[in-house]
Amino acid sequence: MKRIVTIQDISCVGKCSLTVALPIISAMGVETAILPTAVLSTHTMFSGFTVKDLTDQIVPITEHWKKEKFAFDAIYTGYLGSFEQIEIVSKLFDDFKTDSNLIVVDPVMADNGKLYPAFDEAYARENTKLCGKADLIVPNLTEASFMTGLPYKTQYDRRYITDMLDALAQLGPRYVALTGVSFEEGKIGVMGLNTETKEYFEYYTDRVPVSYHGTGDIFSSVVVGALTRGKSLEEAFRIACDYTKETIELTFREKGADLYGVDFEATLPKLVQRMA
Ligand code: PXL
Repeated sequence: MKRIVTIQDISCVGKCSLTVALPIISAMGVETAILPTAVLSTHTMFSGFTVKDLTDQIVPITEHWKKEKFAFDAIYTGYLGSFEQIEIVSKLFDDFKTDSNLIVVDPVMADNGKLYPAFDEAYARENTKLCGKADLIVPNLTEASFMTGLPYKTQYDRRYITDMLDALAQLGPRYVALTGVSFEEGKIGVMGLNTETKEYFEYYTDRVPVSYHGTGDIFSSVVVGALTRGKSLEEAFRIACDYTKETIELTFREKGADLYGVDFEATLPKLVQRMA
């Protein structure tokens, strides 16, 4: 069985980061080791959340793993808590990178034109450096604009997106994909660039007119699970777009919009079937 490690926080309530990555990637048939970077009472969109930073645990944990000679078919990072954590994770990449494994960085730090409350521009720059060490990065448009210095736009044409992808490719990853891309009213999806073949790829679904927290983490988790199971880049993104869209649609129908996140548990059986 393939094994990956995912490095992100545990938000105890409010489905995102490890509480979605672990169940989803496991259900896709991939052993999912975790490295929790912090424990929060909720994700940071609730007010008054508590945080216990676990930065001082990362090195002892990975030192033990090195002694045990653990290896991972993919290393997947999401929300990281601090500048210092990014530096430590960057060293972890050096320790656990092999010729055949895949480093996937979702540079979670911003959305809708703004950085998340915990982050500043210095964090964004360090996160950009970390992306340079990845094989695949999956920023949204806001994150990509912080990373490339290109302006954040809500109205744009194909040239804007391909320029953004080209600028992201300059950072170093083999594959770059922009999430939340929409060229047509009522449609949303992903456009990416495979720098090895120099080919762009894209896939769109109907847009469900609501947004939930944690759906980016669900999307990235599915991409990681599908790639680790041997799906092609294009197929992995198609599966992730379809699953995310269906999950948002079902959640909106069943309970309307809220902060808790989407009911991915209800759509998991279909995802498992698609992986069979
Ligand atoms: O979904 C990304 C995410 C993960 N973890 C925490 C967050 C966020 C986004 O705000 O606050 C703690």
